[in-house]
Amino acid sequence: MRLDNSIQATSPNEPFLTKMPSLNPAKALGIVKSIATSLLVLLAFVSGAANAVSVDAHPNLQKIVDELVAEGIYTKAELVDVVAQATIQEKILDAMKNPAESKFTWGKYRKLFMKSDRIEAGAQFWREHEQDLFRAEQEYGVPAEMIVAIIGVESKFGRYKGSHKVIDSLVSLVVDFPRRSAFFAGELKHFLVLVKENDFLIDEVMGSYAGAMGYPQFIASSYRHYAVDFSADGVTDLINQPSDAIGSIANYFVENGWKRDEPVTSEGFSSVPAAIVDLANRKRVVKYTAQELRRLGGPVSELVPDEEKLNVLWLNAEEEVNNPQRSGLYTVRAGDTVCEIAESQNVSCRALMALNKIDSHGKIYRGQQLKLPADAKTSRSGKEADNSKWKVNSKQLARVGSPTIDQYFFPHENFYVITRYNQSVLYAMAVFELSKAIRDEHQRAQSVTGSD
Ligand SMILES: [Ca+2]
Repeated sequence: MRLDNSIQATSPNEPFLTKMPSLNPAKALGIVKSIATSLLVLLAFVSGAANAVSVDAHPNLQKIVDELVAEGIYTKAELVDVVAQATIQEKILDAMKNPAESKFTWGKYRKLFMKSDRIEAGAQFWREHEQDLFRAEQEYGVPAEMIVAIIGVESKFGRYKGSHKVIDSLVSLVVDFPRRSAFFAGELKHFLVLVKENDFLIDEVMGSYAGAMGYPQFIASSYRHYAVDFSADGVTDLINQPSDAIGSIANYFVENGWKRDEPVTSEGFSSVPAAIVDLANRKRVVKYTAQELRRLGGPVSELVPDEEKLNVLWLNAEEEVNNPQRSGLYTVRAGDTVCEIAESQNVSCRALMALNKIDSHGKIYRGQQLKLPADAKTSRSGKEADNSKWKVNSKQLARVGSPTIDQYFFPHENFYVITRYNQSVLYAMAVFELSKAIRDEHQRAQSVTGSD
């Protein structure tokens, strides 16, 4: 949660043995020696000595170790040992560099979640936990379907709660992911306190590659701030108790501003007046009033009071990802700037502006198709492609670069509360759509049972 990691939960396989040396059977003479070497490497690997992390070598680690010692929660020796036992996971670092959302259009992203098996499993989870969900809805005002959808997206109803040792993930990220090292050091500190508070065994707590845990995939700081013992058995356990997960998600939403009985967002519109198109943005706040939007011709439902605050969100419902490498064209999305586009396509900002006759203010508009210089990654449309079957002719350009399928929404504040869970608006919209589909399926299943 909160991080761009929701996709990972569906592919939880960390091949533990990939670091083992492989024996070549052809080298029969050396085999005894090889086995001996392997055993030594295995022993070193198991004991953590193979690539032991030293606290002193990493300022961010040092800082939290000092704090935890000063706060009397651990001794220095304990922490040095814990950190040395952690194994640096290269795969974790790779995964962090490739957040799923950055590669998807809304149309493609939503398809990942809106699958019949997930919807049916959601309705089933709802039946199994009907009482807890009802109680959470009553106490917190968060609809049952929203809680079920979150659990469905985060861990597929508890089936994929993560296959990494959280301690390994967090130490790896502190040590080898400089951009967010300080953030993960904070999470590591929370995690180390969390295991003490809850009598967990450090080595046994599993989670996602970013250290998110249990049914709701809470990171350690969220676990400590928002998790509740909803089953009232004295243990706050998000990993083994769906009831605690249900109450904790509801509490998280409320603490982040969820308003009981308030809407999330309008249905999508495929076209809206140009004045509304201009207001579309990816900011995670409500910016306009319903009255303003209506005045500009926005189709805001009459049920929404004039003073209600809304935003305008544009999403690309196309299932094809904008693929400039193939088309030689880039379709501008809400929030893009010329220089960001240029950087993403490995061309100079100036060249891109000159080619598309963009003025010095860099004014571009959503949906505009920018030509990319021939020396961009798009050389297929250039010389080398002339005699190949990949040659891109003007007809194909028109097809591949065809206008995107627009969808405009008027999100309310509750929509942006979902983005407090994971900051992608695609995530929030996917959760919302899934929640509606699960609610429908739950009602359908109930009416079938009721008529038996
Ligand atoms: Ca409990």
